[in-house]
Amino acid sequence: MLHVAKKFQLSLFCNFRRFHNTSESFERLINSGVLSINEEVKYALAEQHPVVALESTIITHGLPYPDNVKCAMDVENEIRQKGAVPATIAILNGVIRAGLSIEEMETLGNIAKSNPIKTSRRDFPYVISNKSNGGTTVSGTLIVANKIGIPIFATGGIGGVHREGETTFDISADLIELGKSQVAVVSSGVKSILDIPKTLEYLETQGVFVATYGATKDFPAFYSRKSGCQAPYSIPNATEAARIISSTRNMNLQSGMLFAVPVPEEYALNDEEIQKVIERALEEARKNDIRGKQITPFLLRNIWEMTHGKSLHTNIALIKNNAKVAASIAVEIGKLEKTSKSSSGTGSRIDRQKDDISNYAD
Ligand code: PSU
Ligand code: MN
Repeated sequence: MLHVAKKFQLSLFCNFRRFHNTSESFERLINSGVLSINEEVKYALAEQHPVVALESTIITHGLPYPDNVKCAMDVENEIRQKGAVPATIAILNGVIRAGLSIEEMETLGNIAKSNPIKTSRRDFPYVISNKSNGGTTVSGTLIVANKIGIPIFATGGIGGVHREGETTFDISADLIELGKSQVAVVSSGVKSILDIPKTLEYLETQGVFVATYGATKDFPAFYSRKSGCQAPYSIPNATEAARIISSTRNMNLQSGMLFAVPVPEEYALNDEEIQKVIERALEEARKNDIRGKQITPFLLRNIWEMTHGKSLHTNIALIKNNAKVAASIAVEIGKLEKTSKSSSGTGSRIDRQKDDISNYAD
């Protein structure tokens, strides 16, 4: 009989192996103490319950305190209510964490208190070795979710190609990471602070599957339901989305997917009004010579100030809605996996891997 903790670690290891055909980096991640997964998430992964990953830059740099902490907790509740387990990813004292307590969210959310670093791929080494706190961006969260084997993650909006990106070269690392992580992201597209057509082109180049979630192919613009761009595909419901994710995994494509969910109609902002606000915010950024990783948080802060909180209301509503969609898809992925496991009998790939690992452990 294997010790319970050991069994969890082995099951996690199996879960990981289901997604990747190598074991070394996962073992190293756990054994070096760089990654810590909380009990709830660990149990869910080991038992193959649906799990939804969540980013934390939205908490540290995306929304103001205390709305950010409340929103993070509400989002987790939405996911639980749909029958999935939330795994908010962040870095605390140099340790990457999957699954946070309320106190930990509070620490991250109060930026003045703990000074968290906005963490994308390039920032991890610094944040970890300096034992700092970090909010993981979409790109940072994708890396961690992919390593742990969480197939789906919810957020508000992903980063993209910035306006005038052709001269500034400011293209979010989110797009590159999406191209090489076997994780599906559910977002309301990208904000029109960015260049949406160029962002879609770039996603195509990176090999990212992009679809709207719902009846139309109108690619959303975060605060509003249409951007004027069309997505290559539209997926009508969670069952179909899960089948798409499953196909990517069966083919072992190792690339990501973006499901773009328009903001619910009742929370959508007037397109013209928000465009004007965005133009003003961009002008402010130019005047203040804001660049690099500062630009997205700067624009977000300006937009909610200029709209007197109206944009914040919309922002929070769409994040919650995206979390619900992601949880429904996670539940459907679970059903598909169970079906494929039972139809292939005891000699399934997963069972064989579990046997492999048990042998290896003993
Ligand atoms: N877009 C939003 N809200 C956000 C972000 C983007 O509407 O909070 C955050 C996300 O964490 C995203 C990051 O991954 O900003 C992108 O930053 P950059 O453009 O510096 O890559
Ligand atoms: Mn950038």
